Formats: sequence, structure tokens, C-alpha cells
Amino acid sequence: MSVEQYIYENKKRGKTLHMTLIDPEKQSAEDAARIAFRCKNAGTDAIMVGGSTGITTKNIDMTANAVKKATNLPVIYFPAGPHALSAKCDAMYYMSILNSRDLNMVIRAQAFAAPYVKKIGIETIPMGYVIVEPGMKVGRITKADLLKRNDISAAIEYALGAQYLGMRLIYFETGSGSDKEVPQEMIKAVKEQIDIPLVVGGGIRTPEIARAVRMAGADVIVTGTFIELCSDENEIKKVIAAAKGC
Ligand code: 1GP
Repeated sequence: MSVEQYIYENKKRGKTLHMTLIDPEKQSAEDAARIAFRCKNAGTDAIMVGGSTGITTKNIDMTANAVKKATNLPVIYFPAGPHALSAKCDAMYYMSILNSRDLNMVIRAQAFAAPYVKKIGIETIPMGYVIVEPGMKVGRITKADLLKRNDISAAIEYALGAQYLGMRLIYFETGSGSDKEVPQEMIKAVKEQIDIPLVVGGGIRTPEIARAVRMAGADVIVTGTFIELCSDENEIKKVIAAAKGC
């Protein structure tokens, strides 16, 4: 089963997935494997590998290899750009930053990378990516026109637009390390309009927030910072269980 099919199968069964984001720049591959193993025991469903800066093919490859050795979870590359592409992950999000003012982020980098991606033969999952206020580092690096937290109609337009363009996932993100998650009203409104899976990330650090994001309608919930900061497996279990509703 492809990673995309795995996400769709779970959505069909009404299950919310939890994904753990690991930034290869922030620790050694061995430590990344330890984090992934801990999160697997706590119930995470997949590992996303990526970050906004400091990403190289070497650190992605090493982290992906170590994580795969330590867990049997799907490993998905969350790409930083065409300068760092990895054949070691099970799939990569082929993503366009829909609210970037920079054409490189919308389509040019994706076009530039395409022949190499074809050569390495990795599964690609077309994904629209929308950065919501406060946006954090990723909002600045990608030159995003940040989506205002109360702009529900623009959120729906981006999500439906992505679906009609054939994208298989839509990701709403407030930026890694944000102190605010995507507003629940926005998640709810988007979810009511689209058929493709809705991925939500940024600022999800407590069971209460994870539960609220799931109840609002996220199909996939991503946590990064919380996993980096917390080494208590029981605490991690609580957040993941709340994200998954189990
Ligand atoms: C970033 O959505 C992810 O792309 C995770 O955000 O680090 O805030 O959990 P956090």
C-alpha cells in the first residue's frame, strides 16, 4: 500500500492519524531514531522528516535510514527545497505553498526538482500547503501572505482550489513552534467543504489542543516541537491518544 493509500484508507474508516515531525538538523540520526521509537510506542502513525533550514540530502538520508531501522512506520519527507532530495523516505509531499508570493515556492522549485524525483522513483503525494498566522520561520522563509486567523472564506478557497487542482492533501499550518494552533472554526469550515484529507500542524502541544483539533475535523495531526521538548513517554502518549481519539 502506498503512503497516500494508507492516509486515504484511514480517512475512509473515520480515523485521525498522528504524525511526528522530526527535524534532522536538530539532533543526530541516532537521537532521531530514539525519538521515533518513543513516539511509535506512544502510538504515532508515521514520521515526517524535514525542516525549514539546515536540511541536506545527507542529514535527511541518515535520519530516514535510522528511523526506518528503529520503527516500521511510514517515513515521509517534508521537503525543504530541491537542494535536498532523498530516496530513503517512503514518500515525499510534493507540495506547493499556496499563499506564497514567491513563484519558486508555488511551482518553480517543484518543476526544477521533478526530473530528479522521477529518477529516484520515490512516491510523491501532491499537497497544497497554507500558512496561517503567526506563520513563524516557515512563513518568513516562504514569503507567505499569511492567512489571517479569521479569514475563513480564504481558507475554504485555498482548500477547495487545491482539491480541484488535483492535490491529494491540504495542510494548514501556523508554523513550527507557534503558540497558536489553526483556529478550530477554520478547521471545521474547511473540513465541511472538502473531500481530500486535511492535515493540521503548528502549536499542538497539549492533549486538550490535540483533541480540539481532531474534533474540529483534522484527518492528520502533526506535532513537532512538543515531541522535541518532551521525553516523557506517558505525556507523549496522552497527546497522541487525544489526537487519535483513542
Ligand atoms: C510544522 O506543523 C508542524 O510544520 C509542527 O509544528 O513544531 O509547532 O508542533 P510544531
